[in-house]
Amino acid sequence: RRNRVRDLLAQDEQVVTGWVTTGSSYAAEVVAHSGVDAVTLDLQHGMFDVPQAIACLQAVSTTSAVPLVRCRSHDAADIGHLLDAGAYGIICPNVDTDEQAQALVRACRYPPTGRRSLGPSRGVLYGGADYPQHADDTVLVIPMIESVRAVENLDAILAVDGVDAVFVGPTDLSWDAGLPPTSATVADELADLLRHIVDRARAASVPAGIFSLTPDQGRQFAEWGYRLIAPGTDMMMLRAATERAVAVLRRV
Ligand code: 3PY
Ligand code: MG
Repeated sequence: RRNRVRDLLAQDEQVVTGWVTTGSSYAAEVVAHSGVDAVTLDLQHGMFDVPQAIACLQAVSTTSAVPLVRCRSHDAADIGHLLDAGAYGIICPNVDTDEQAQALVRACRYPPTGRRSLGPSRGVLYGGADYPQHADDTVLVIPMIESVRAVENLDAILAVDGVDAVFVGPTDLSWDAGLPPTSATVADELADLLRHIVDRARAASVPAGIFSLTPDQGRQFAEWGYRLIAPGTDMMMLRAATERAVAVLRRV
């Protein structure tokens, strides 16, 4: 099975990814049915674990949305396990150096490029019987840029063979740079950093993605050149919609 997100990014098209933090397969299924191109299951900050992630991957794979996972650690065995579970892309937090980016590529690619072990349990169910033959050209390797050190090493990270895209975590980046955590409005210093990252990525012909706290913020990032956009999490949307509903009723 082709990876539509890879195809869209190759054509410099926008990709919207849902962001699931609940670990509910039903929530993941609902998000996947909402017109998104992808659904990212967030094992780092989401309140769930691998068994729920596998159920979410099963739910997402009933739709055309591409299942992505944000892993929790750089551990190659954990990353290989998530790929075996059918993730079609790994968004890996806190990649600060080109060595770490190389290690991430090795964790996601079969020999001779990498050290991924062969045993793609659900991978073949989702990707097809020829999954082992095409996985290296299909699965997306996406290091996160979310520290000052990562920005300093950005050109080296972008130059790593096998890095398919980078994904910015503006909250951690802002915090690490000594700025306030991001809010609906982006501080000028953070905006400079975010624009710098996407400019360098575009110069290196590597697609850049970013997490946004609101859809409007996501639009702003898209105007700057970001192409893989998360417009908030499932829980942020559930809470915002509930708060709006409560506010309307309280006015009565
Ligand atoms: C960040 O903003 O730091 C993220 O990792 C987005 O979830
Ligand atoms: Mg982060």
